[in-house]
Amino acid sequence: MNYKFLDKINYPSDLRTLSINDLEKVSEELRYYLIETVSQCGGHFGASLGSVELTIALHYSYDTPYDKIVWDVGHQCYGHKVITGRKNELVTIRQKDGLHPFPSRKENEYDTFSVGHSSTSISAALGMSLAGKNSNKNFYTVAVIGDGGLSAGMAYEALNHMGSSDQDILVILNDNEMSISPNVGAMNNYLTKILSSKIYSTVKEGSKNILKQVPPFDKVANKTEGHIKGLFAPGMLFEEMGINYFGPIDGHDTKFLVKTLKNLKKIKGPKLLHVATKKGKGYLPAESDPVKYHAVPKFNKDEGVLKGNNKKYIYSDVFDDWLCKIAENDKRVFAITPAMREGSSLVNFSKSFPERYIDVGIAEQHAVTLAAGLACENQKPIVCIYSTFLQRAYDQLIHDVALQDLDVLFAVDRSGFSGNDGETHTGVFDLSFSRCIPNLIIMTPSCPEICQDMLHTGYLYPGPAIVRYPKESVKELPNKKEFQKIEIGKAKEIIKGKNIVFLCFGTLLDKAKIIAEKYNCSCIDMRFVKPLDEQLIKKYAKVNSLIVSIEDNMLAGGAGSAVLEFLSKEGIKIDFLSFGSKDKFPQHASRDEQLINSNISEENIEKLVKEYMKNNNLLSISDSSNIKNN
Ligand SMILES: Cc1ncc(C[n+]2csc(CCOP(=O)(O)OP(=O)(O)O)c2C)c(N)n1
Repeated sequence: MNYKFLDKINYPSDLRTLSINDLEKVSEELRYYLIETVSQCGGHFGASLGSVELTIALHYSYDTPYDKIVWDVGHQCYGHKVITGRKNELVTIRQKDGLHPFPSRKENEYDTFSVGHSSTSISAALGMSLAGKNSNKNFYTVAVIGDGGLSAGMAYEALNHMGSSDQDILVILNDNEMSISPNVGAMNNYLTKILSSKIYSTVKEGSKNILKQVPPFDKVANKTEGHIKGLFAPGMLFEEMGINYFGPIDGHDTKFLVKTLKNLKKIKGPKLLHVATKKGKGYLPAESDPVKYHAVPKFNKDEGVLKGNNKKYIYSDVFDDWLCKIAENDKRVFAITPAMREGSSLVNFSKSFPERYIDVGIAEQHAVTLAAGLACENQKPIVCIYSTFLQRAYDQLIHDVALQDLDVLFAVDRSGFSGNDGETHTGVFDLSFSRCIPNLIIMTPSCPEICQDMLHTGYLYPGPAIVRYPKESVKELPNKKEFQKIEIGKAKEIIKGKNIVFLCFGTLLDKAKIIAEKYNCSCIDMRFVKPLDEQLIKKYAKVNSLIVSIEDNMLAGGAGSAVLEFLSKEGIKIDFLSFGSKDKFPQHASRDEQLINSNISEENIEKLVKEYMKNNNLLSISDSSNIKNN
């Protein structure tokens, strides 16, 4: 494509030199640029295509970066990156040393707020707006949030505050009726009703009379009039909260968006503009299958993303296989997801057991307390949740589940280093933040078979249990007919050697096994982070000179720390080397690259163990024969 306009646009100031009549063409070029680039590098796709016109209109209408645009989640910001100085780097997005997957304050001044987790935009924008007022800066503040993002509690907390304030702040509700999967919930139903209303149909037919449906903008400058408007216009719910509601308008009409935004600038107080968009707009395969095209691998843009012939299984599929087998025979089993049906491999379950499948929307806190309620009445809820999103429900995990010792199983996916989504989505904190919670048991499977047995153990355990597994591929599904119950707190000796013992928590056992075999060391699959197999640790501490702990979690407060706490409590003195995530947020890169970066590759473990032994004059282990002959 000939990028007549885009070639000359590096920053929004370039965009603002154009005539409003050129913007449609700019949008077309930007959309094509996104298709061309993301098909080469992979990444989030549908949401950015759907917000092309919005992106252009916002940067055209506002004096960014002085005026603040706050994107929610940030997966729709690829177009924003392109026109804010990062056009040529877009192709590196999500890769090691490449562009950040989401807006990042560290990366660019137009990225007003670092994001990745959803539903933060209204709170952050309101904070910025209050700061502007307090420092006599008269910048405009706009939060852009999707209908999915609007399903989270945080968004309502922010609207609740915003509606009772007199801050000049605009929320743009980018409504495409999709979360990653189709959006859910009563608010979604309400918004759908608005979009399907007669007023919006009129707009779509091109009359563009929507703004005549309400009193002229300058006449709804105060809340009282806005409130009256709400009585007979769509968006009454927002009006009742003290927020001037406008729309719905067509989010793919750049010119009209610009005119609307310019008008809205004149209106004081908290406002919400409801914009209707199509996820995947302009790329037909993405329009017709928005779930598949939410995020994509590299693909040929003429063919679309092809169905892989040999599907690669990951641990989520191992979970799905176990879950569907168990749910067949136990009607008490509920699977709860906070808007991650596909990611958590719940598609099969949702089809087979629709009455016991619950997608609560992006509502992690509610998901956990809902599970607590189910458990109070003798059901067996399973909270299927990414490690990083469980962070949102920390109080619910402690106060609503663990404190009441309720029978809830947490299937914690994407734990440890979770790869290209980077620092906002890393799962390296869960062992540290859950290990200190009483009543909870925590399991770290080392292979798919054990993973299913652990899920089964957690299922049979009559209290709160976590099984945490990574985003790692597995060769095949275990194909088990029966699942074993594992003795709680029991580790497994894998290799019996001497001098050094590796205590492994999770799938990194594979790396330790190779080194242990090579150097004739001992290797233990610890299996439980809580309770620890203290007897076994004691036994090995007595006869070895070095303990090496290996985990896919922060070193601070993690499983290795648990072992050290135990050794210290017992007064056992022994050299100790721990492998885990450094005190830094893991940057976007593949999971393997992140492991290497944290010194947890096989080579690194071997090298550091050898260095340690050498520096401490404990042993000379130059090669395996040296050890074996001892
Ligand atoms: C707290 C949190 N939970 C889950 C997610 C995973 N997630 C990323 S995008 C998304 C859907 C967002 O839907 P919406 O806001 O409507 O944006 P759209 O993709 O439809 O443009 C979800 C659930 C997240 N980023 N943050």
